[in-house]
Amino acid sequence: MTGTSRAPRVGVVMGSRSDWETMQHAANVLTELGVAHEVRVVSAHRTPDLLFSYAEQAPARGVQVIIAGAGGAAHLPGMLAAKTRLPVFGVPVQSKALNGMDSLLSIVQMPAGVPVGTLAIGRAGAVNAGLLAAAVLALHDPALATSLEHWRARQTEAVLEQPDPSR
Ligand code: RP5
Repeated sequence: MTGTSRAPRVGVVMGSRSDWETMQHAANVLTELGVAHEVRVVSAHRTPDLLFSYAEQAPARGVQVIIAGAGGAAHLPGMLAAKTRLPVFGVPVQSKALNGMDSLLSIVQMPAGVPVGTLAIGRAGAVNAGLLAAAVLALHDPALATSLEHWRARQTEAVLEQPDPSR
């Protein structure tokens, strides 16, 4: 578990250790916001049984939102969504061969009835997946809602404080 000593409320999973460079940005945002989370490699192709058990057991362990990142033939978010009622946010990892377009299309084109909230390719998608997961939890967590509002305010201030892009 990462972020705090409490039971994880968000599961940040990825298809390979090689996805960590991207997915660390989701975990970092959750840490900044004080959201207890766990990070795991769960591969749809290499560890399919682990994928099933992770999805089946996550709600009972207190996980409320899953962020899943994968690249290439990126089945992980969709398969997780098929196996759990928890909201699943998918992050397309930028692949070497096709720059992440393969990942994006694999994740976004879910059939009706099995939703995956699909984010942008790469770091932006990972950061925003972390923010969306926090926003979902903040609906019933006033302290987290305040943390999220402060995070957004700091972002606004950072832009306003540095208006000259050449400096
Ligand atoms: C996918 O295959 C993973 O999500 C990763 O993005 C991609 C490549 O995996 P590795 O060959 O680097 O382990 O399943």
